Amino acid sequence: MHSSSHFVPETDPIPPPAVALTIAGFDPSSGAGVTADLSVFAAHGIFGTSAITASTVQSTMGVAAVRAADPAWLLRTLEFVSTDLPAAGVKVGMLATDPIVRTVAEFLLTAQERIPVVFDPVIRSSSGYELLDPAALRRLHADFLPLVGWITPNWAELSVLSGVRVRTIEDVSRAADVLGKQHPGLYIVATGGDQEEPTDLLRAPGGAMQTFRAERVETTSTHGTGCAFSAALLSRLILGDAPAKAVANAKAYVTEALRLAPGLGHGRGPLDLLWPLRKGRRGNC
Ligand code: PXL
Repeated sequence: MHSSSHFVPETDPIPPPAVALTIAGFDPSSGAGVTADLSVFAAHGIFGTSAITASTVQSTMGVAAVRAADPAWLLRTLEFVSTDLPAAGVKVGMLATDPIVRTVAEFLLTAQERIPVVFDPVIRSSSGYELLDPAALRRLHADFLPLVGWITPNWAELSVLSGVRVRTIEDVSRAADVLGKQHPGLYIVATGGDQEEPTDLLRAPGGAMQTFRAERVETTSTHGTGCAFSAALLSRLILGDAPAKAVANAKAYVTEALRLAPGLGHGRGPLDLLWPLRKGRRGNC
């Protein structure tokens, strides 16, 4: 009678999913920001909650305008939702302004548990729009980076954060070392997805480094690649991966999402973030 492979007897209940929280911007074209993060969480079997730091006017053609959220509203959202649905991990994306950085820092300070916090330091959109005010950038080092466990800059973001010019993979390790010595507790994943050779570099607290290579996927559908990687990395950490394994699995997930990108829109299209659901898998290809 119960021949369906989906049947689960009552004595073997499906455990509730882990909860992840994304604190990021809203992209109405769903390539980046909170809605993309929620897709990544879903693809990993994780229940996603979200709080919006800024609203953008954008499509695959680029960002046309940004309006930051009201800081008091954001803090109330974060406190209210996490009291009811405490997260096993937090992803932070676009922060936009200094008051938003301060607000998210205040929230992270009160989040007592030792949960993974992954920060994707969004500074500029791939279409060239500035997404972080200079005052906000200055505050990151003093008040924000000490509160996060992981940071996932691309080469341009790593260069801004470390003050080291980054043009080669040797520059990447030097810049990661500078940043890592300023923030000794930080796992740094310098992502090279937008480079000719899409190699990522992981610098662990203490200074050990490891590189992760992947085949380059030729596609114009690259909008939100950084969002997808950081949300996938948080998902893998929540699912229990050790640091290097989490990076490798997140990279494999994004590579496949790029390979299967549906080619939507007239500009930089979205990735296929939900591919594991179609394949009946949970993010690991
Ligand atoms: O990919 C960076 C990014 C992150 N978050 C939001 C964005 C963008 C780029 O446009 O709009 C909301």
